[in-house]
This record gives sequence, structure tokens and C-alpha cells, in this order.
Amino acid sequence: MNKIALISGASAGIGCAIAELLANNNFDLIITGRRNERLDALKSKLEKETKSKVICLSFDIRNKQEVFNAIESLPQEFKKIDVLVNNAGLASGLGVIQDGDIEDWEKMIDTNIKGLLYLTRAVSPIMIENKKGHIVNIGSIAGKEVYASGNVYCATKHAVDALTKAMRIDMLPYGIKVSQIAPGLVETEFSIVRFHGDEKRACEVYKNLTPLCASDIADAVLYVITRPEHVCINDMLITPTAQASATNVIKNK
Ligand code: NDP
Ligand code: 8X3
Repeated sequence: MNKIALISGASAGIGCAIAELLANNNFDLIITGRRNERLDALKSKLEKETKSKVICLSFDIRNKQEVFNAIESLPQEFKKIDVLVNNAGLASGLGVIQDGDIEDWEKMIDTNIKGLLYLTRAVSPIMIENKKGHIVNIGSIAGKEVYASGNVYCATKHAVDALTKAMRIDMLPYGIKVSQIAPGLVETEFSIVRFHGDEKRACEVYKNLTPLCASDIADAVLYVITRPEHVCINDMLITPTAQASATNVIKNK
């Protein structure tokens, strides 16, 4: 029988790449996001190209009722979630604290921290009941360091870093693994979202370097969740070769 993985934020970028790789590696999937049409298209593609069964759950992760209702709505056989990938997240805006846009702050805090918590709260009791499971949080290099104008986004990812460590302690008695993957620069829709749809500005971030691509992070997720029973990868910080820290990035002339 296939294992079941729930991937939040599978309608784009890293989450979508994780879904594709896991479907090709004998996982059945629950894919989530707000953009239902994208989830439906991904489900059709994966069910055509692989033997994976896919369920789409469309909800806004900031809305706790929607999160709990969505998990409750799963067919019984899909409730036995083996792997939860807490990936949905965003940066909204980039600016100094004194000029900060409070709506942007709330969006990041509500998505990256509270959304991750709601989904974990809904799924972890199921894992405890099943006496197995693995939670993989997608953190960031921004959860290890701070950089100019990154204030609130960095704070949310530092929270993911702390929650990963805390969850691992809470899940220890139940044999449930908790891991974090913390990427550096990955070219996805991330910067377009951060710059509120300004594609030109987003392109500049990755110009003249080879950034990570979403499938590089998917590879790491697959590695982490396929280790032997007794092995738990706690944390992985992954950057492009052209990046040594959040702010040390070499660009070609
Ligand atoms: P994308 O913008 O390409 O994808 C983000 C995903 O999150 C989408 O599927 C989006 O779905 C989902 N999402 C965002 N807000 C919500 C919400 N309110 N409710 C439900 N789903 C939501 O970005 P990435 O793939 O790059 O980002 C994925 C994760 O990786 C994030 O947590 C990000 O912080 C992290 N990360 C990204 C890095 C990068 O450089 N790209 C580096 C380090 C970490 P929809 O819009 O359909 O709801
Ligand atoms: C995304 C990577 O460096 O833009 O988490 O914060 S960075």
C-alpha cells in the first residue's frame, strides 16, 4: 500500500515539485492551496502519469475553520497521513520596519506561523493515533539569519525553526519524526509574490546566478522521508553554490 503525504502549498513552486516527485515514488497525495484550478490540473497530470491517487483540498491556510474542515472532510483511507509537508508560505513586501506595511506583516505571520500551526494541530493527533508519521517543515535561510528589510519574514521563518525543534520534542514519545528543510534562493513564484506581482523586480533576484530550482528541494524532501525508521534528519540548510549566506551571493558580471 502507498504511503500518504499531505503537501500544503502544492499549487506552485516547491510544493508542486514535491508533489510530482512523491507521486513518482509511490506516495498517494493530498495537495492543498487556494488556487483550486491549479490543484485540479496537477491532480489530472499526476494521476495520468503515475499510479498515485491524489486528493485536492482547497482552503486558505490562514482560516483555522477551513483548515480543520478540510482535514475532517478527507475520506477515511486518506486520513492515515504518513507525511505532512508544511510548505505553504510567502514573503509579502521587503522594507524597513519603520515603514512596514502592517497588512503584509499580518499576511506573513498568519500564513507562515499560524497556518503551519493550524495544519499541524489538525494532522498531528491523527499521526499519534496511527503511531507513525513524519512532519517536514519548509523553513528558510531566513530562519537562520536576518537580512536588511527582511524583518518580519525572517521572524516568521525563525519561528518555523523554533517550532520544528519544539515539535520534535513533543512528538518524541510517539516515534513521529520532525524535520526542517531550510532553502536559500530558489526560483519560484516566491519573489513575484514578495514584490506584489512585479515580475521585473523578481527576475533581478535570480539574475546572473544559478539559483536552486524547486525540484532541488523536492529531492531533499524525498531523501529525508525515505531514511530508515531509526534515522531522523533534523535540519538541512541548502543554498545554491553561488550563495554562502543570506547576503553573500556571487553574481556573474
Ligand atoms: P510559491 O509562491 O511558488 O508557492 C507558495 C505556495 O504556498 C503556493 O502553492 C500557494 O498556494 C501557497 N500559499 C501561500 N499562501 C497561502 C494561503 N494563505 N493558503 C494556502 N496556501 C497558501 O513559493 P515557494 O514554492 O518558493 O515557497 C514555498 C515555501 O518555501 C514557503 O514556505 C517559502 O517561505 C519557502 N521558501 C522559499 C524560498 C525561495 O527562495 N523560493 C527559499 C526558502 C524558503 P495558493 O496561492 O494557491 O494558495
Ligand atoms: C526565501 C529565501 O533569502 O529570500 O526564504 O529569504 S530569502
